Amino acid sequence: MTSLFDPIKIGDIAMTSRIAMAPLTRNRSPGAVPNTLNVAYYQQRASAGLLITEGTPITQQGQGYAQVPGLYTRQALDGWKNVTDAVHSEGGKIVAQIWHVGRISHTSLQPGGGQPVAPSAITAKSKTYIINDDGTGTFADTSEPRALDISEIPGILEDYRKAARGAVDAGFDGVEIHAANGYLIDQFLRSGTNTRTDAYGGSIENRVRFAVEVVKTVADEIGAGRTGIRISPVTPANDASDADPQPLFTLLVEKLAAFKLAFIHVVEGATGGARDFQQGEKPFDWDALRRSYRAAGGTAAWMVNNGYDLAMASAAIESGRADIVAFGRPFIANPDLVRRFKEDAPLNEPDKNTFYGGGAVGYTDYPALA
Ligand code: 8OZ
Repeated sequence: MTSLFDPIKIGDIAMTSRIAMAPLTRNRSPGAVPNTLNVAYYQQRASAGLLITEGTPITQQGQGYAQVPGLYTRQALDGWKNVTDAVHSEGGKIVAQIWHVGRISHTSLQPGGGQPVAPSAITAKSKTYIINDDGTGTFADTSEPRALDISEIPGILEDYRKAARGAVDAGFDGVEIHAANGYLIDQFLRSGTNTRTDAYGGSIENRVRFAVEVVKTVADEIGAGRTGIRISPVTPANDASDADPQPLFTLLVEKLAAFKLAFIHVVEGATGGARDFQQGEKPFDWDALRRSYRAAGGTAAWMVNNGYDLAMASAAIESGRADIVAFGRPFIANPDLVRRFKEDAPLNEPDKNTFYGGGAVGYTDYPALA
């Protein structure tokens, strides 16, 4: 029987266990450049089977929060190189989560103070995080977006391509395409945010088009074996909604089966919240999603996430329901989570007051076991 602690090869990436660190926004990179504190944070957690970075915007247009590290300047790429070197020196593996926020942004973060872009001009009932003129941070309502003209889409695909190339050149083992949590790709996927009438909106075939084009662009650039994707079929995060998510995400994973991706990362339920959260008329059938992907010939590792503890994760791996489990909050508070799980040792509790922003406190000062 397969155990959570067994190694696994996912595409080109050899993991030492089935335990991944989920992407976690921490807002500790002023100027959007990874710094020495960020290096220490990832290095401390390098015993994970795979580290997935916090969301890293592919362009300034894709940036929606202050102080998250980007992938689009020389300084940021050099900063990330220090992170990947440190993780590799510990024998770890790390992929960059490549991110475009779409409408979840604020004019003050956008190039030239312009409007954020989205599939459709529908303002999110959501907040973003900005820095005031006096240097203090505040949560602000997301700005009204403008709908992308279809002629702009090739340029955004090119931005994904460049970011994926930049990530690999900065030493990452691959990338995770952020298609979850109500950001740009998810805005194209789901009916509540996509009212387009062109080839990118309307039918589910049209709504999955942008996601599949991003995957193809990235896989063509860096290799499918270094490419993963994160989806969250029912999450209400960032005012995301879909009237009937099961057929939509089934079609998406069936299309993804054509690529020999490293992994598909599925957030089950409301991100960071209820696992049984429902959108549409029926509860989402997670096993059916995986079966559809396999039936279509998909070979990627199936990574699951959302509120797992050791017992749930072991059961998921041992039953074959998943190949990898990603843990978020437990990794914030336990840099040596894999060892603690192996030894069934007690876990440190994360402090949510220090999740976003600040310095070393609540970031690099959680103790490992002696
Ligand atoms: C928490 C705060 C800000 C951003 C996501 C990138 O939900 C995020 C995020 C999470 O995917």
